[in-house]
Amino acid sequence: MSAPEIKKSILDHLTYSIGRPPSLASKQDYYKALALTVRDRLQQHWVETVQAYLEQDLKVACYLSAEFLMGPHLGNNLLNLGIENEVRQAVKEMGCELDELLAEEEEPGLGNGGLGRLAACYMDSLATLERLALGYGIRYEFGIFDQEIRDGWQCEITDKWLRSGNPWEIAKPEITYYVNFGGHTEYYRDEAGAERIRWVPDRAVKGMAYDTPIQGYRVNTCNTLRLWSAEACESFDFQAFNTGDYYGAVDDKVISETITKVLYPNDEPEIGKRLRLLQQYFFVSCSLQDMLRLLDAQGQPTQRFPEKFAVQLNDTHPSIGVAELMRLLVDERRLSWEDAWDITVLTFGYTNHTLLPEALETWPLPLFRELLPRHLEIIYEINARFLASVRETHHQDDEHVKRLSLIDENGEKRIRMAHLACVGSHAINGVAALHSELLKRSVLKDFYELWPERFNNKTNGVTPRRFMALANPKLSELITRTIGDGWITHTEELRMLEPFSEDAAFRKEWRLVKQSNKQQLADYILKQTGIELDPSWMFDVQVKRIHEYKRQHLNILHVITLYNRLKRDPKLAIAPRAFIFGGKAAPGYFIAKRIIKLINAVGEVVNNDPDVNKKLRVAFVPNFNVQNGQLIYPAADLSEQISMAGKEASGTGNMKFTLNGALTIGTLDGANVEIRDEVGEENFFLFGLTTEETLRLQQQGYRPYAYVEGNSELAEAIRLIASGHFSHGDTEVFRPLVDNLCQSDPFLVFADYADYIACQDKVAGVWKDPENWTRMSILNTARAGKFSSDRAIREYCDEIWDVRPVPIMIKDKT
Ligand code: H2P
Repeated sequence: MSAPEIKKSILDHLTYSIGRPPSLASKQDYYKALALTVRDRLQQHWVETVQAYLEQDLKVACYLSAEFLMGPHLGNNLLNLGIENEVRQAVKEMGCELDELLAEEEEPGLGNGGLGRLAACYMDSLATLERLALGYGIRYEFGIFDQEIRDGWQCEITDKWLRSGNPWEIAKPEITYYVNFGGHTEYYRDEAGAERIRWVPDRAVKGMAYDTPIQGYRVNTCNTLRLWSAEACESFDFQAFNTGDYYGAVDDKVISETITKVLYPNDEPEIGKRLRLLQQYFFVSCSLQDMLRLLDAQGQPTQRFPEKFAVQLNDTHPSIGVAELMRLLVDERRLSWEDAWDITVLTFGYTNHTLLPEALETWPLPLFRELLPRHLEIIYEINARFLASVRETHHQDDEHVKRLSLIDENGEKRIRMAHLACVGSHAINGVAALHSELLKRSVLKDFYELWPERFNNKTNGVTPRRFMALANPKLSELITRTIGDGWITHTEELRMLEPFSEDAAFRKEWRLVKQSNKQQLADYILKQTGIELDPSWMFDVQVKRIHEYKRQHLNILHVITLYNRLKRDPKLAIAPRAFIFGGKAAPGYFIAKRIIKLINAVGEVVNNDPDVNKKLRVAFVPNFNVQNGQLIYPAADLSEQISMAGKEASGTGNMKFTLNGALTIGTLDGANVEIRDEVGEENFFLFGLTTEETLRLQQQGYRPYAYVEGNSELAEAIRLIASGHFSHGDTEVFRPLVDNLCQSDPFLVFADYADYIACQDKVAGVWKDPENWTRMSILNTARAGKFSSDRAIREYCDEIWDVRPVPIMIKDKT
């Protein structure tokens, strides 16, 4: 597509789609007209991709996820279509700057963090690898809240991402499904006289599809992200309306539409759980009904379902799908239980993303019965058959059987969704090698003993398109100039950079790129926070959800330690560092919110103290999201991956940093282990207890305060926080945090403190030699090829889904 064609299309859209003369059009209008122009290009690919599905007997990967953290679409689509230069020129001729228009896009924040972003990376790779795929999820009206920092505290602002419309989605009012809730079940006899069960629900909502095209990189494949929005079945209850109850009449509409109103932040306490179960069932039911419709549309028998669809459960959030598919097959399609079960198990795969016991979903039985009475019966039946077979074939004792049961009978009865997912799936995977091993040894041990063949590992990956080519154009240009552009789809080719780590001229260019990325981030941070950072300093970065297990507080203890050293001796020669933090805390997560406050409080003192602020600065980037992430990853020198060993399933931020040439300081946790294996132990700063050591320490009886007593620097840091030094004399504000650490320290911050500080001192030493640091940085990028989501998706397709590449031909280019 040429620049003049693009220009014409933008002008047409201004007139015909937006209805604004160019002279009156705002930046937002131009952005939308451009987005629609780009979407037109995608549509052709999209239609051809659907056509290929209809004409050929193909299998589709269906990724079921309650979260898709897509990030802004425009830049990515320009990159994948390869029309950025033409568009830049076209908009320039119209008096606009492309970068300004890109900034107009409101990012769809339909995810909390890594899990949702992983789903988005996988959608990009599926399309790029020319695999047919559907992403199925929820079109939340309000995504993850926007974070503002006021007086150092996190404030949550409703994310009204749809307020100016969304040019990327296409509403499909003809694709709607009814989803039922509540009521009871009853027996009846069918025409053949067989006894059957019928669900008599007392409420129904309608799910309507909104489709977003997902364009592969420089291929014709354009897949679909299909998000469901809830609507009332009828806008008004006319019965109530006619009897004069106007408000009662709209009630049902309001209740129905709340189902997809808002994304739940992670780590929220019990409240609101009911709505979350409704959300999960709602989107899963719509999605499975949609697949059955597609199967019918192709004239295929129900038995072929698993040959046509591979359905991946992204965590347990969609695991009710196991019971729902059984209901659809047995109750609605009247298959025998056995046939339906075979289909179900062949269809589903389950990815686990966490070992944290509190994050493993369970639903109280009464709640489940009230909302999904038929599914409860189905789960009972699955459980009865499963446990009977366990007793029979594996001769398990009662204790063992109890542990495997889908129902947790200890205390208030609850349904264990991870168990439902395991029983109903033919493949079960963790998201990094260590995590998959720990799954087999801990939370899913009993299932592993039962079905070792179902267990496998799929180490996470991230897309090099968004997180290198788009986010880091300067580095991408340098790499492409040096080794060609094959790395964008074959990241293993980055290895060709290795010899250049020995080339002083190349190293210099590498450093200049980093420097310029740091300047850009410094400008952004200055604008957002008023804090000035010097791009010649080391940028030491930790961005991710705020959680105790991720240990942002360990990082801030290091800052306080350096602060104390400098206060003691202002002349101390330390390598100047900017500590950059970012991330959201769940609104109800008390300690995480105190950690944010502490980071900002320490920042305020450090940044304003002339004794230290020439060598130390602290900045908290508000509202960490995909968009500003794209500025942050390319600008980091040091990547903080300091979770307690055994707690971070994989991490994906760690991969984004490594690909962009940051060195990692990290524990042996999640994918850090594999990153270190790949880049070489000499190019990775390792510290901390191993998983085994943490377990041993906790078994022995961990006494955190003993570490304070044994380490004067730690003692001083803790004393300073407690004394109100960072809180204008207020000794209360951080007391809960200090008490928590001194008394229980569930994530072993104190136990790892000394080793962390020693390792950070080593980092500072290496930083002093820029040539060596750059050499290590180049080697990190060169050896990070494994962490592409293309590699991960290839493994899913080949080893779990059996989904093959299907090149899409564009038949008519006119
Ligand atoms: C989670 C895990 C990460 C993992 C990611 C994707 C839930 O993401 O904790 O270790 O990499 O899923 O598998 P997060 O904490 O970033 O929200």
